[in-house]
Amino acid sequence: MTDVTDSPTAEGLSEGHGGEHAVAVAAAHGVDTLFTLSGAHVFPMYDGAVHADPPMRILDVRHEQTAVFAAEAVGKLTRVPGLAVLTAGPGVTNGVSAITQAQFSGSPLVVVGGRAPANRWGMGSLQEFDHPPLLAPVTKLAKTLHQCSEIAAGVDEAFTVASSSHRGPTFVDVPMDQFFDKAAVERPVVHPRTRLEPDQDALAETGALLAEAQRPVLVLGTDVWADGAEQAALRFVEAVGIPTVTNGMGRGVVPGGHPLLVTKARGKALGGSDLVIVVGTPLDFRLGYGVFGGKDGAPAARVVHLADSPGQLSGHADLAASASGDLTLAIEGLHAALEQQLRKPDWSAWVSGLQAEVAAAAQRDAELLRSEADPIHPARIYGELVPRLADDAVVIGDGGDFVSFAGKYVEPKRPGGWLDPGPFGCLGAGLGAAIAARLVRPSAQVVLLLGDGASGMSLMDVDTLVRHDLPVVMVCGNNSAWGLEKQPMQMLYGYDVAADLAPQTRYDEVVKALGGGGETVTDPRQIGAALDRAFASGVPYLVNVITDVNAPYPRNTFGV
Ligand SMILES: Cc1ncc(C[n+]2csc(CCOP(=O)(O)OP(=O)(O)O)c2C)c(N)n1
Ligand SMILES: [Mg+2]
Repeated sequence: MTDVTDSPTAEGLSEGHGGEHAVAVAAAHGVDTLFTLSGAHVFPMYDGAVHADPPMRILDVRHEQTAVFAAEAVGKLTRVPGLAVLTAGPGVTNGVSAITQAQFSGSPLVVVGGRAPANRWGMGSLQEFDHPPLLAPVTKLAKTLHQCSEIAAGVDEAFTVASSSHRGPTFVDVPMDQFFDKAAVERPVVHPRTRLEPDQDALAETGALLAEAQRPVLVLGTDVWADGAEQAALRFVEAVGIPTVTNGMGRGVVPGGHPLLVTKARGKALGGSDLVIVVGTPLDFRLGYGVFGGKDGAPAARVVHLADSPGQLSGHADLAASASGDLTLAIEGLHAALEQQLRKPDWSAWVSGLQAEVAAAAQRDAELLRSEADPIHPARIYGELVPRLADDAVVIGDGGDFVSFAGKYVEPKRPGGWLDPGPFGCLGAGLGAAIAARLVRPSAQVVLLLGDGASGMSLMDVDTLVRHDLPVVMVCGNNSAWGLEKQPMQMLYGYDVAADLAPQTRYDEVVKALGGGGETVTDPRQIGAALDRAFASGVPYLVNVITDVNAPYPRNTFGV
């Protein structure tokens, strides 16, 4: 075996086939695992991984969507782009939903596709399909690397673009003949990312608005974590005493139970506020499209948007101020600007009012979390699960109502441990995300919350967990329905169709058949012991909890 990275030619060039170049560049960007499902078009990537020093781990799955969801989750959890390698044609098209999810969530992800050979292009070879036009609308960059000699620079560009603000997916494909070909090329040097300076005047303006505000609220979203600003954000919250709501991967930046975390009083906080500062998340349906205040006769709130890059700033909301750039610099700049202000605001009455509302909400929740109802109320599952979660647990949601309950009841103690479907809302991400979480957080609890509907979209990849010895605790909230769709349809039409699933399907038996463990629970008092057995099992284990289909998540919007 030759290690091409360490054997440059006299001119400083590295020799190797296309796969060796691509793998070496990916490794230089921090990648240690590629996710894939076999296809001859991408064999050079496998050979490059096998012969690299150290070898790159090849994690082979049962459906390309799982490969991409896993790579996306690596990007979310580690903030280094994940790498998925998809074979030409159907391999790439099977990955499209997961790539789109990465685009919506700003997840750093690189997808390398195979491609029919250039020397037969247009003659109808197997799986001949021009991928970039399909991928362009859902990626930051989608292109073909036409020559073997272009692969190293092209893959480097794909990683650099994917990991630059605003992060997202990139796609390159390589014609098979060029992938297998050899070239001597200069391998690119990987540079640390540049930090974009936010506009100081805008931060000074925001500091002045904050000093004037009577009832401010801070919202921290996914990009606070993605941009590495979680410590700066917590320092700011604690130093200035501003009540905070978190969403997406911002959950945990202000740890669950922190006196300034008011997510449980979100309605009162955002509805009663006179200044909402939103950091690192779009002003989309999850945040009422950026319209706040107005509750109980209060005037509309002023809104400030801080984003990691200019393209992320809201174009539709009426903003009192905005700034884009590195979010640590933005938050620290805002803190400094507030300190420049002569007026020292006193928000104690506002904060204690919200804290009282948080306590009241927790009181209301407590009753459902202890519910003895038969059939089981989904909240009871969280009543049993939450006290069993360690501070460093990774919790993944894949489902409808069952996952909405998780959003309400699971308040992470650390950032970077919560994976939800995000604004694209794509079911089926669960098994891929769980594979990734187990790989990158080898000693942490990994808990995958699955709706029974969502289970059907990726459960076959339990086989991947088993083959690669990746223990994960799966909890299926089995209400025998596409619950999040059944209830709205009932509400709108008075009936529902296409919303029921077979009653009490034994998803635990599916997991057992694939080599894992599991059990079905129908009695609320048995949930806790079943979870204990799952955590102790050391294998992929699914607790299949039969829940009440008539206990939907109470929601007042459908995201429109
Ligand atoms: C790929 C995909 N298909 C369809 C939907 C629409 N959808 C959103 S939630 C949901 C129901 C999910 O059912 P389940 O996983 O059983 O969770 P439950 O709501 O029953 O708790 C559906 C079908 C979607 N978000 N993604
Ligand atoms: Mg369901």
